[in-house]
Amino acid sequence: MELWFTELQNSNLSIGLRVNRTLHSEQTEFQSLDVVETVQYGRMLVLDGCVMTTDKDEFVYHEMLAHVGLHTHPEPKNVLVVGGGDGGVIREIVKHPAVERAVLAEIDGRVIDISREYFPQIAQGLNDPRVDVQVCDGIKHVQEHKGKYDVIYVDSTDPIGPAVGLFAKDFYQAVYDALKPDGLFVAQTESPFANQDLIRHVHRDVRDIFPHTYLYLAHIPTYPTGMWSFTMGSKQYNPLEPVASRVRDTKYYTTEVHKAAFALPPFVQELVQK
Ligand code: AG3
Repeated sequence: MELWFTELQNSNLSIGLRVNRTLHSEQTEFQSLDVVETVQYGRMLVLDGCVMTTDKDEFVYHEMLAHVGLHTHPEPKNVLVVGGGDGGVIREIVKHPAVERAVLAEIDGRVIDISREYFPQIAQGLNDPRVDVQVCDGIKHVQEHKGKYDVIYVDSTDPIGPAVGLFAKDFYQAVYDALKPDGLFVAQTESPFANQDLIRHVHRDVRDIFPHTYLYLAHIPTYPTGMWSFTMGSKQYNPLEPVASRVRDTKYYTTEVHKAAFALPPFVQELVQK
């Protein structure tokens, strides 16, 4: 018998992965949470039916979210991750010696527990002594910490369910206020093929608030369409002039890949045109 996991990306498109077995399934206070073992990509974390991460391709997303921002800031000491309860972004952040403190603000504590149990390789950074894991509403945390952070990451689910507020303009304003005068933030902003309106509106909103706004891309095979975008809002530093690489053991990130990620094909460039 063959078992398949299907994520319905819209009513006309889905991605399917053959599954060996289901390791865990529950309904948390916020969302449905499943862990399955896929044949192609190893263990996979699924929230509300959407692929969050897999053992075999997680490095692309986590390295490209964490290292582009941290190599844009010359001295990132205080870092915040909103969401990201699996710990993957934190694992990459703590590779940076300059980082003195990294706060994880995750609303669903079950994501953290399950990641520690089923994805130890991804969750390992959560044990670093510089990391402060907080199960809380990230929006509130941002609102309550003005002028505190050098770099803020938004590692959210899709803009439905618990993550809706993380794609709103007043949240980006709160992120701006939570950053130091030379701070920057990076958010995952979905697929340029599948989520064009979202990318357009996020870019417009961030541009209204931050002096410098950028979009960059990475290839993530298990996310809808495989082409993924990240939006950066920066008060001062220019990501096109990254500092020399401070990390060695990466599988996707290099200084060249960092710079190249900002080269946008015309159909993507068009989404962020004024
Ligand atoms: N956060 C972004 C997941 C978005 C994927 N969307 C989808 N499959 N429809 C991933 C969390 C990893 N730390």
